[in-house]
Amino acid sequence: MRFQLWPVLAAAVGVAGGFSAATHVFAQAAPGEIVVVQRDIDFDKHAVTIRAGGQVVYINEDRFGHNVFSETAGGEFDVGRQAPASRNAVTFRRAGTFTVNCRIHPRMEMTVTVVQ
Ligand SMILES: [Cu+2]
Repeated sequence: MRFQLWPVLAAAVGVAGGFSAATHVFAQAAPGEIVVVQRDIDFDKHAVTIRAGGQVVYINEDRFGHNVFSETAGGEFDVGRQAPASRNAVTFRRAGTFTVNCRIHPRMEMTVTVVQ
C-alpha cells in the first residue's frame, strides 16, 4: 500500500513543479507544498499525496468565497471563509487519508493522503 503511493506522489510533485512563472506565478508551489486551485466550484485536483508535515495550499480562483474543511479524525481543520484570489496553507502532520470538502458547496470534495 505504502509503496503504491509513491508514483502518485511523484506525479503530484511533477504537476506542481510544472507551473512556469510565465503561466501562473500565484499558483507556484514551494518545496513541500502542493497547490490545489478552487475553480468553477471544484478542486483542480481530487486526490493528492504529501509527506507528513507538508502543506496543501488552497487558492481560490473563483469569484466567490469557499470554505475548505476536513472532519476526518486526526486531520480536522477549517480555514473559514476564503475570499476570491486568496490562499490558505494547511499543514498535515499525521499520516492518513483525509477527506476535504467546502462548507458552501457540498459537492466539492477531494482527498489528501499523508505518508510518513
Ligand atoms: Cu466552495
